[in-house]
Amino acid sequence: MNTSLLIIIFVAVMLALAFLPWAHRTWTNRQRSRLADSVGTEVGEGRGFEHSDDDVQETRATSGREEELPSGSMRERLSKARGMISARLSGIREESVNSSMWEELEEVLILADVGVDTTLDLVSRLRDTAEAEKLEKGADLLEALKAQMKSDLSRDRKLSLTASQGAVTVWLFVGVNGVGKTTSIGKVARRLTDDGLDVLLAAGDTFRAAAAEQLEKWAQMCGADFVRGSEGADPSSVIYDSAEAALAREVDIVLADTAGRLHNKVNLMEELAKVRRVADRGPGEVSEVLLVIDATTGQNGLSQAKEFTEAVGVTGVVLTKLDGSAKGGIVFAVERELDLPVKLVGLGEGDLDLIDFDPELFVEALFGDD
Ligand SMILES: Nc1nc2c(ncn2[C@@H]2O[C@H](COP(=O)(O)OP(=O)(O)OP(=O)(O)O)[C@@H](O)[C@H]2O)c(=O)[nH]1
Ligand SMILES: [Mg+2]
Repeated sequence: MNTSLLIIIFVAVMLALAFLPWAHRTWTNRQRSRLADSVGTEVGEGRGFEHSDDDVQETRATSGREEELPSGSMRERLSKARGMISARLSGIREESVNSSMWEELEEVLILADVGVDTTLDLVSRLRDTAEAEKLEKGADLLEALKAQMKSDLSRDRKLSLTASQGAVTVWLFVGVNGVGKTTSIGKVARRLTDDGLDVLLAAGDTFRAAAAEQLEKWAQMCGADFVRGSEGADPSSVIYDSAEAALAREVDIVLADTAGRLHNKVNLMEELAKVRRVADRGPGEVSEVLLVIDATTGQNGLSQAKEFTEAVGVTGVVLTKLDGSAKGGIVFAVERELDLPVKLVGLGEGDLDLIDFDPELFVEALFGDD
């Protein structure tokens, strides 16, 4: 073989090597877009934040670090709730502190769905602060309220990925019908696979055939494994089998879907308790039970949380549809009255519309003055 032929082959191989990653990325993005269309989402659009491939690792919920979300975007998504609240707060902000302000504040907080008990407690402590610090301006009072809210919301919100040796981590998603369980699983799967983890989605909603298909589309879109049972199969055994498959395939985490159920249906809550017990046995170890609550349902979310916590030991809340809610104050009620951390927030239907709950951004987005 002559030298020039060798050089041509060498250059061709180098070009092919340089081209391969680009071709792979383009193909993957096309696949995602195609699958996203079929699950009715916009890939990469309408998300609350932007990041490049390089900073993905810095922005993930699973790392336990705060989301690097530009506050502007969060504000936009919460514009419905923000509009309602800021219109009512503007009067207070302009005035000097006076005795009628306390009632006005209580009214705004209750309208924002903060809940009666939590509102009364917040305002009573604010009165003490105003007195102790001799606050005179309405604007300072609102600053003190925001500081108090942020400190009330300071707690550990890490999502646990730990499992003992020889077991696989299982996160169970539970909640009433239509709150966004399956969609949230898809979004979480998207984040975890983007972070390089191997994920398996378990179709524990065996009640409706369409539920498994919906989840399967998310699995395809994220490049996650998928396990389903037959329609009407015992959800416990589907999730157990999924954990077994995950362990055999050396998958990092199982995200298990469950059928939506009303929190006051005793037999369905017992079924869920069994799902959790079985999922925690043998190959699986449940490190998170995430209760999905629809932010537009208001205070009813609190009763749901109480019942689900009693039945399955909820470890955190995923608050969905905050983008479409005129309220949002349910976060305070859930955390204070039920002592449950809100871990993730859904701000849209797209696969990237899920962020870590960040109290600082949240309080500013709802009660900030610009
Ligand atoms: N705007 C908005 N819509 C959302 C959000 N999360 C989910 N949805 C929509 O809510 C609807 C129901 O979502 P699902 O994920 O099917 O809810 P589910 O809890 O699995 O429902 P069941 O399995 O029937 O109990 C879908 O149209 C989702 O696109 C969110 O954060 N914001
Ligand atoms: Mg579902």
